[in-house]
Amino acid sequence: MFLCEQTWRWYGPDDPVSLADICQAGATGVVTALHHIPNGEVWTMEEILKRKEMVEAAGLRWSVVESVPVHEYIKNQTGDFQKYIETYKESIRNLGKAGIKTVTYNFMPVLDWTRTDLAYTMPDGSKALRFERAAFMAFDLFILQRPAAEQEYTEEEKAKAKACYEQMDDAERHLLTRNMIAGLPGSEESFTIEQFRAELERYKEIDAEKLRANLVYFLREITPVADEAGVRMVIHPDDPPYSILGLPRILSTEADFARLIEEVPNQSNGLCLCTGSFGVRSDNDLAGIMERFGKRIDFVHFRSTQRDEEGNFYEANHLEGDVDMYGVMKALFELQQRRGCSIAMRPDHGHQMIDDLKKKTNPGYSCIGRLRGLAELRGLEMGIARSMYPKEK
Ligand code: DNO
Repeated sequence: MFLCEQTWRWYGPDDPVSLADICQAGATGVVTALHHIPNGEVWTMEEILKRKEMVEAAGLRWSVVESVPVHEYIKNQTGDFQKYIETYKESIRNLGKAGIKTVTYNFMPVLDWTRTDLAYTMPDGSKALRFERAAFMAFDLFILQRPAAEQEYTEEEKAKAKACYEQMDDAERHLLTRNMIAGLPGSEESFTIEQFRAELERYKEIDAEKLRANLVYFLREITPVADEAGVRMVIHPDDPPYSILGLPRILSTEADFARLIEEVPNQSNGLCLCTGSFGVRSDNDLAGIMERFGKRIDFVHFRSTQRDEEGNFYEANHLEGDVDMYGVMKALFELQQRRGCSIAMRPDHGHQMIDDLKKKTNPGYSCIGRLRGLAELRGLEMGIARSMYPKEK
Protein backbone atom coordinates (compact mmCIF):
# COMPACT_ATOMS: atom_id res chain seq x y z
CA MET A 1 0.00 0.00 0.00
CA PHE A 2 1.36 3.40 -0.95
CA LEU A 3 0.73 6.44 1.23
CA CYS A 4 1.58 10.07 0.53
CA GLU A 5 5.02 11.39 1.13
CA GLN A 6 4.27 14.03 3.79
CA THR A 7 6.21 17.18 3.11
CA TRP A 8 6.47 20.66 4.55
CA ARG A 9 7.47 23.93 2.96
CA TRP A 10 10.62 25.42 4.38
CA TYR A 11 11.88 28.86 3.37
CA GLY A 12 15.47 28.03 4.22
CA PRO A 13 17.74 28.85 7.16
CA ASP A 14 15.85 32.09 7.94
CA ASP A 15 12.49 30.35 8.27
CA PRO A 16 11.20 30.71 11.85
CA VAL A 17 10.04 27.11 11.57
CA SER A 18 13.18 24.98 11.75
CA LEU A 19 14.04 21.64 10.20
CA ALA A 20 13.83 20.13 13.68
CA ASP A 21 10.28 21.50 14.00
CA ILE A 22 9.41 19.90 10.67
CA CYS A 23 10.59 16.53 11.99
CA GLN A 24 8.33 16.96 15.03
CA ALA A 25 5.41 17.75 12.73
CA GLY A 26 5.92 14.25 11.35
CA ALA A 27 6.82 15.26 7.82
CA THR A 28 9.59 13.33 6.13
CA GLY A 29 10.13 15.55 3.13
CA VAL A 30 11.01 19.19 2.67
CA VAL A 31 9.83 21.52 -0.05
CA THR A 32 12.26 24.35 -0.45
CA ALA A 33 13.95 26.72 -2.88
CA LEU A 34 17.15 28.70 -3.07
CA HIS A 35 15.42 32.02 -2.43
CA HIS A 36 18.73 33.80 -1.99
CA ILE A 37 19.63 33.26 -5.65
CA PRO A 38 18.19 36.14 -7.68
CA ASN A 39 15.48 35.21 -10.17
CA GLY A 40 17.14 34.38 -13.49
CA GLU A 41 20.50 33.19 -12.17
CA VAL A 42 21.74 29.61 -12.36
CA TRP A 43 21.33 27.35 -9.36
CA THR A 44 24.83 25.94 -9.19
CA MET A 45 25.64 22.40 -8.10
CA GLU A 46 27.44 23.82 -5.12
CA GLU A 47 24.44 25.80 -3.83
CA ILE A 48 22.03 22.94 -4.49
CA LEU A 49 24.21 20.42 -2.66
CA LYS A 50 24.71 22.78 0.26
CA ARG A 51 20.96 23.00 0.78
CA LYS A 52 20.48 19.29 0.19
CA GLU A 53 23.05 18.41 2.83
CA MET A 54 21.43 20.79 5.30
CA VAL A 55 18.07 19.09 4.81
CA GLU A 56 19.52 15.59 4.99
CA ALA A 57 21.54 16.38 8.11
CA ALA A 58 18.20 16.91 9.85
CA GLY A 59 17.05 13.46 8.75
CA LEU A 60 14.76 14.79 6.02
CA ARG A 61 14.70 14.54 2.24
CA TRP A 62 14.55 17.44 -0.19
CA SER A 63 11.53 16.13 -2.05
CA VAL A 64 10.34 19.05 -4.16
CA VAL A 65 11.65 22.40 -5.32
CA GLU A 66 9.11 25.14 -4.94
CA SER A 67 9.88 27.09 -7.03
CA VAL A 68 12.51 27.64 -9.65
CA PRO A 69 11.04 31.02 -10.57
CA VAL A 70 10.35 31.85 -14.20
CA HIS A 71 11.76 35.25 -15.07
CA GLU A 72 9.22 37.87 -16.20
CA TYR A 73 11.09 38.24 -19.49
CA ILE A 74 10.31 34.61 -20.26
CA LYS A 75 6.62 35.18 -19.54
CA ASN A 76 6.34 38.28 -21.68
CA GLN A 77 9.09 37.34 -24.14
CA THR A 78 10.96 40.60 -23.95
CA GLY A 79 14.60 41.47 -23.27
CA ASP A 80 17.07 38.62 -23.34
CA PHE A 81 14.50 35.99 -22.43
CA GLN A 82 16.35 33.31 -24.36
CA LYS A 83 19.29 33.76 -22.02
CA TYR A 84 16.99 33.21 -19.04
CA ILE A 85 15.63 30.05 -20.64
CA GLU A 86 19.19 28.77 -20.98
CA THR A 87 19.96 29.47 -17.31
CA TYR A 88 16.71 27.75 -16.34
CA LYS A 89 17.80 24.66 -18.28
CA GLU A 90 21.07 24.64 -16.44
CA SER A 91 19.36 24.84 -13.06
CA ILE A 92 17.12 21.91 -14.04
CA ARG A 93 20.08 19.83 -15.19
CA ASN A 94 21.86 20.54 -11.89
CA LEU A 95 18.82 19.64 -9.82
CA GLY A 96 18.47 16.39 -11.75
CA LYS A 97 22.13 15.56 -11.12
CA ALA A 98 21.62 16.24 -7.41
CA GLY A 99 18.70 13.79 -7.40
CA ILE A 100 15.93 16.37 -6.87
CA LYS A 101 13.32 15.31 -9.34
CA THR A 102 10.23 17.46 -8.85
CA VAL A 103 10.20 21.17 -9.62
CA THR A 104 7.23 23.48 -9.09
CA TYR A 105 6.85 26.74 -10.96
CA ASN A 106 4.07 29.06 -12.03
CA PHE A 107 3.36 31.18 -15.06
CA MET A 108 1.30 33.95 -13.47
CA PRO A 109 2.36 37.31 -14.86
CA VAL A 110 3.81 39.85 -12.43
CA LEU A 111 2.07 38.61 -9.28
CA ASP A 112 2.19 35.18 -7.72
CA TRP A 113 -0.61 34.36 -5.26
CA THR A 114 -2.69 37.31 -4.15
CA ARG A 115 -4.77 38.14 -1.06
CA THR A 116 -6.22 41.40 0.25
CA ASP A 117 -6.19 40.46 3.93
CA LEU A 118 -3.54 38.41 5.73
CA ALA A 119 -5.12 38.44 9.18
CA TYR A 120 -8.84 37.80 8.80
CA THR A 121 -10.16 36.85 12.22
CA MET A 122 -12.08 33.60 12.32
CA PRO A 123 -14.84 33.00 14.90
CA ASP A 124 -12.39 30.92 16.99
CA GLY A 125 -9.85 33.77 17.11
CA SER A 126 -7.35 32.29 14.66
CA LYS A 127 -6.34 34.34 11.61
CA ALA A 128 -6.85 33.34 8.00
CA LEU A 129 -5.85 34.72 4.61
CA ARG A 130 -8.66 36.26 2.64
CA PHE A 131 -9.48 37.68 -0.75
CA GLU A 132 -12.14 40.33 -0.47
CA ARG A 133 -13.44 41.39 -3.84
CA ALA A 134 -14.50 44.91 -2.83
CA ALA A 135 -11.06 45.62 -1.35
CA PHE A 136 -9.41 44.16 -4.43
CA MET A 137 -11.48 46.42 -6.71
CA ALA A 138 -10.81 49.40 -4.42
CA PHE A 139 -7.09 48.76 -4.86
CA ASP A 140 -7.47 48.49 -8.63
CA LEU A 141 -9.70 51.55 -9.11
CA PHE A 142 -8.51 54.01 -6.49
CA ILE A 143 -4.97 53.09 -5.47
CA LEU A 144 -3.50 51.62 -8.60
CA GLN A 145 -5.86 53.71 -10.73
CA ARG A 146 -5.48 51.35 -13.64
CA PRO A 147 -7.03 53.14 -16.63
CA ALA A 148 -8.89 50.11 -18.08
CA ALA A 149 -10.35 49.12 -14.71
CA GLU A 150 -13.32 51.49 -15.07
CA GLN A 151 -14.70 49.46 -17.97
CA GLU A 152 -14.13 46.09 -16.37
CA TYR A 153 -16.47 46.38 -13.41
CA THR A 154 -20.22 46.87 -13.26
CA GLU A 155 -21.74 50.02 -11.74
CA GLU A 156 -22.77 48.01 -8.72
CA GLU A 157 -19.25 46.67 -8.23
CA LYS A 158 -17.75 50.12 -8.58
CA ALA A 159 -20.11 51.44 -5.92
CA LYS A 160 -19.07 48.64 -3.56
CA ALA A 161 -15.40 49.34 -4.24
CA LYS A 162 -15.91 53.04 -3.57
CA ALA A 163 -17.68 52.41 -0.29
CA CYS A 164 -14.92 50.03 0.74
CA TYR A 165 -12.20 52.51 -0.19
CA GLU A 166 -13.88 55.37 1.65
CA GLN A 167 -14.19 53.52 4.90
CA MET A 168 -10.49 52.65 4.97
CA ASP A 169 -8.03 54.99 6.66
CA ASP A 170 -4.56 55.66 5.28
CA ALA A 171 -2.96 52.89 7.27
CA GLU A 172 -5.49 50.38 5.92
CA ARG A 173 -4.96 51.57 2.37
CA HIS A 174 -1.24 51.23 2.83
CA LEU A 175 -1.64 47.73 4.24
CA LEU A 176 -3.90 46.67 1.38
CA THR A 177 -1.32 47.95 -1.10
CA ARG A 178 1.44 46.03 0.62
CA ASN A 179 -0.61 42.85 0.74
CA MET A 180 -1.32 43.13 -2.96
CA ILE A 181 2.09 43.99 -4.37
CA ALA A 182 4.86 43.73 -1.78
CA GLY A 183 5.18 39.98 -2.36
CA LEU A 184 3.70 37.20 -0.24
CA PRO A 185 6.05 34.47 0.99
CA GLY A 186 7.51 32.54 -1.90
CA SER A 187 6.75 35.22 -4.48
CA GLU A 188 10.05 36.16 -5.99
CA GLU A 189 8.97 39.69 -6.82
CA SER A 190 8.02 42.75 -4.81
CA PHE A 191 6.99 46.15 -6.14
CA THR A 192 6.25 49.75 -5.32
CA ILE A 193 3.13 51.12 -6.98
CA GLU A 194 5.20 52.85 -9.70
CA GLN A 195 7.19 49.71 -10.43
CA PHE A 196 4.00 47.73 -10.49
CA ARG A 197 2.41 50.07 -13.04
CA ALA A 198 5.51 49.71 -15.22
CA GLU A 199 5.28 45.91 -14.99
CA LEU A 200 1.62 45.99 -16.02
CA GLU A 201 2.60 48.10 -19.04
CA ARG A 202 4.72 45.24 -20.33
CA TYR A 203 1.60 43.11 -20.59
CA LYS A 204 -0.43 45.67 -22.52
CA GLU A 205 -0.20 43.69 -25.74
CA ILE A 206 -0.24 40.26 -24.13
CA ASP A 207 -3.58 38.51 -23.98
CA ALA A 208 -4.28 34.99 -22.79
CA GLU A 209 -3.47 33.47 -26.20
CA LYS A 210 -0.10 35.17 -26.36
CA LEU A 211 0.76 34.26 -22.77
CA ARG A 212 -0.19 30.65 -23.47
CA ALA A 213 2.02 30.66 -26.56
CA ASN A 214 4.88 31.94 -24.39
CA LEU A 215 4.31 29.18 -21.86
CA VAL A 216 4.24 26.57 -24.62
CA TYR A 217 7.44 28.03 -26.06
CA PHE A 218 9.09 27.87 -22.64
CA LEU A 219 7.99 24.28 -22.06
CA ARG A 220 9.08 23.14 -25.52
CA GLU A 221 12.53 24.42 -24.64
CA ILE A 222 12.64 23.14 -21.07
CA THR A 223 10.86 19.79 -21.13
CA PRO A 224 13.34 17.94 -23.37
CA VAL A 225 16.06 18.92 -20.89
CA ALA A 226 13.89 17.94 -17.93
CA ASP A 227 12.96 14.62 -19.61
CA GLU A 228 16.62 13.83 -19.94
CA ALA A 229 17.45 14.92 -16.40
CA GLY A 230 14.54 12.85 -15.04
CA VAL A 231 12.94 15.96 -13.55
CA ARG A 232 9.18 16.52 -13.54
CA MET A 233 8.12 20.16 -13.99
CA VAL A 234 4.85 20.60 -12.11
CA ILE A 235 3.04 23.79 -12.88
CA HIS A 236 1.17 25.47 -10.04
CA PRO A 237 -2.29 26.79 -10.94
CA ASP A 238 -3.25 30.45 -10.85
CA ASP A 239 -4.27 31.84 -7.48
CA PRO A 240 -6.93 33.14 -7.61
CA PRO A 241 -7.84 31.14 -10.72
CA TYR A 242 -8.88 33.96 -13.04
CA SER A 243 -7.47 37.03 -14.68
CA ILE A 244 -6.77 39.94 -12.30
CA LEU A 245 -5.81 43.60 -12.85
CA GLY A 246 -6.08 43.13 -16.59
CA LEU A 247 -3.39 40.43 -16.53
CA PRO A 248 -4.14 37.19 -18.35
CA ARG A 249 -4.05 33.94 -16.42
CA ILE A 250 -3.93 30.67 -18.23
CA LEU A 251 -3.79 27.83 -15.75
CA SER A 252 -7.03 28.18 -13.88
CA THR A 253 -9.04 25.16 -15.00
CA GLU A 254 -8.77 21.52 -15.94
CA ALA A 255 -9.24 22.49 -19.60
CA ASP A 256 -6.21 24.79 -19.35
CA PHE A 257 -4.02 21.94 -18.21
CA ALA A 258 -5.51 19.52 -20.75
CA ARG A 259 -4.60 21.95 -23.49
CA LEU A 260 -1.10 22.40 -22.14
CA ILE A 261 -0.24 18.70 -22.26
CA GLU A 262 -1.79 18.40 -25.68
CA GLU A 263 0.57 21.09 -26.91
CA VAL A 264 3.57 19.82 -24.97
CA PRO A 265 3.14 16.08 -24.42
CA ASN A 266 6.62 15.51 -22.98
CA GLN A 267 6.73 13.29 -19.91
CA SER A 268 8.17 16.02 -17.73
CA ASN A 269 5.21 18.34 -18.28
CA GLY A 270 3.26 17.85 -15.07
CA LEU A 271 0.90 19.43 -12.59
CA CYS A 272 1.04 20.48 -8.94
CA LEU A 273 -2.56 19.95 -7.97
CA CYS A 274 -3.29 22.80 -5.58
CA THR A 275 -6.77 22.16 -4.23
CA GLY A 276 -6.89 25.64 -2.70
CA SER A 277 -6.17 27.48 -5.94
CA PHE A 278 -8.32 25.36 -8.27
CA GLY A 279 -10.95 25.05 -5.53
CA VAL A 280 -11.89 28.73 -5.67
CA ARG A 281 -13.81 27.88 -8.85
CA SER A 282 -16.88 25.74 -8.36
CA ASP A 283 -16.46 24.40 -11.93
CA ASN A 284 -13.17 22.68 -11.07
CA ASP A 285 -13.80 19.04 -10.16
CA LEU A 286 -10.76 18.32 -7.98
CA ALA A 287 -11.16 14.57 -7.52
CA GLY A 288 -11.90 14.31 -11.25
CA ILE A 289 -8.68 16.17 -12.10
CA MET A 290 -6.80 13.75 -9.86
CA GLU A 291 -8.35 10.78 -11.68
CA ARG A 292 -8.02 12.08 -15.21
CA PHE A 293 -4.55 13.61 -14.96
CA GLY A 294 -3.07 11.35 -12.30
CA LYS A 295 -0.14 10.29 -14.46
CA ARG A 296 0.99 13.91 -14.59
CA ILE A 297 0.50 14.82 -10.93
CA ASP A 298 3.64 14.60 -8.82
CA PHE A 299 2.83 17.07 -6.09
CA VAL A 300 -0.32 18.01 -4.23
CA HIS A 301 -1.07 21.11 -2.16
CA PHE A 302 -3.93 20.42 0.23
CA ARG A 303 -5.86 23.51 1.19
CA SER A 304 -9.50 24.51 1.29
CA THR A 305 -11.26 27.81 0.69
CA GLN A 306 -14.71 29.06 1.53
CA ARG A 307 -16.21 31.26 -1.14
CA ASP A 308 -19.40 33.32 -1.24
CA GLU A 309 -21.60 34.65 -4.02
CA GLU A 310 -19.86 38.06 -3.95
CA GLY A 311 -16.56 36.58 -5.12
CA ASN A 312 -14.86 36.71 -1.71
CA PHE A 313 -13.08 33.74 -0.28
CA TYR A 314 -11.09 32.93 2.82
CA GLU A 315 -8.84 30.01 3.56
CA ALA A 316 -10.77 27.50 5.63
CA ASN A 317 -9.47 24.78 7.94
CA HIS A 318 -8.14 21.95 5.81
CA LEU A 319 -11.14 19.65 6.26
CA GLU A 320 -13.75 22.41 6.05
CA GLY A 321 -14.76 24.88 3.36
CA ASP A 322 -15.75 24.14 -0.22
CA VAL A 323 -13.12 21.55 -1.05
CA ASP A 324 -14.27 17.96 -0.66
CA MET A 325 -11.04 16.89 1.00
CA TYR A 326 -12.24 13.34 1.51
CA GLY A 327 -13.00 13.00 -2.20
CA VAL A 328 -9.64 14.41 -3.30
CA MET A 329 -7.69 12.40 -0.76
CA LYS A 330 -9.47 9.21 -1.79
CA ALA A 331 -8.65 9.93 -5.42
CA LEU A 332 -5.01 10.52 -4.47
CA PHE A 333 -4.89 7.33 -2.44
CA GLU A 334 -6.26 5.34 -5.38
CA LEU A 335 -3.88 7.06 -7.75
CA GLN A 336 -0.89 6.05 -5.64
CA GLN A 337 -2.02 2.42 -5.68
CA ARG A 338 -2.47 2.56 -9.47
CA ARG A 339 0.91 4.14 -10.01
CA GLY A 340 2.61 2.00 -7.40
CA CYS A 341 4.39 4.90 -5.74
CA SER A 342 4.00 7.58 -3.11
CA ILE A 343 3.22 11.10 -4.24
CA ALA A 344 4.46 14.15 -2.34
CA MET A 345 1.88 16.32 -0.66
CA ARG A 346 2.05 19.20 1.74
CA PRO A 347 -0.46 21.01 3.91
CA ASP A 348 -0.72 24.31 2.07
CA HIS A 349 -1.06 27.28 4.42
CA GLY A 350 -2.74 27.13 7.79
CA HIS A 351 -4.37 29.54 10.17
CA GLN A 352 -2.23 31.57 12.50
CA MET A 353 -3.34 30.19 15.85
CA ILE A 354 -2.47 29.49 19.48
CA ASP A 355 1.11 30.61 20.31
CA ASP A 356 1.77 31.64 16.73
CA LEU A 357 -0.63 34.56 17.21
CA LYS A 358 2.05 36.15 19.38
CA LYS A 359 4.83 35.58 16.88
CA LYS A 360 5.93 37.12 13.64
CA THR A 361 5.18 34.44 11.10
CA ASN A 362 5.21 34.10 7.34
CA PRO A 363 1.58 34.66 6.27
CA GLY A 364 0.01 31.28 5.63
CA TYR A 365 3.16 29.49 6.76
CA SER A 366 3.06 29.61 10.54
CA CYS A 367 3.81 26.33 12.24
CA ILE A 368 0.79 25.37 14.31
CA GLY A 369 -1.91 25.87 11.68
CA ARG A 370 0.00 23.72 9.23
CA LEU A 371 0.68 21.19 11.95
CA ARG A 372 -3.06 20.92 12.47
CA GLY A 373 -3.58 20.63 8.72
CA LEU A 374 -0.98 17.93 8.26
CA ALA A 375 -2.30 15.95 11.23
CA GLU A 376 -5.84 16.07 9.86
CA LEU A 377 -4.75 15.11 6.37
CA ARG A 378 -2.59 12.26 7.60
CA GLY A 379 -5.50 10.91 9.62
CA LEU A 380 -7.85 11.26 6.71
CA GLU A 381 -5.53 9.30 4.45
CA MET A 382 -5.00 6.61 7.05
CA GLY A 383 -8.77 6.24 7.50
CA ILE A 384 -9.29 5.89 3.78
CA ALA A 385 -6.40 3.46 3.42
CA ARG A 386 -7.51 1.18 6.26
CA SER A 387 -11.10 1.14 5.08
CA MET A 388 -9.94 -0.06 1.67
CA TYR A 389 -7.15 -2.40 2.83
CA PRO A 390 -8.28 -3.45 6.34
CA LYS A 391 -5.48 -5.97 6.78
CA GLU A 392 -2.56 -3.73 5.95
CA LYS A 393 -0.94 -1.42 8.45
C1 DNO B 1 1.62 30.04 -2.13
C2 DNO B 1 2.27 29.12 -3.05
C3 DNO B 1 2.73 29.78 -4.34
C4 DNO B 1 3.48 28.75 -5.17
C5 DNO B 1 3.95 29.26 -6.51
C6 DNO B 1 4.54 28.14 -7.30
O1 DNO B 1 1.46 29.75 -1.00
O2 DNO B 1 1.47 28.03 -3.29
O3 DNO B 1 3.56 30.86 -4.06
O4 DNO B 1 4.62 28.37 -4.46
O5 DNO B 1 2.92 29.83 -7.21
O6 DNO B 1 5.42 28.63 -8.25
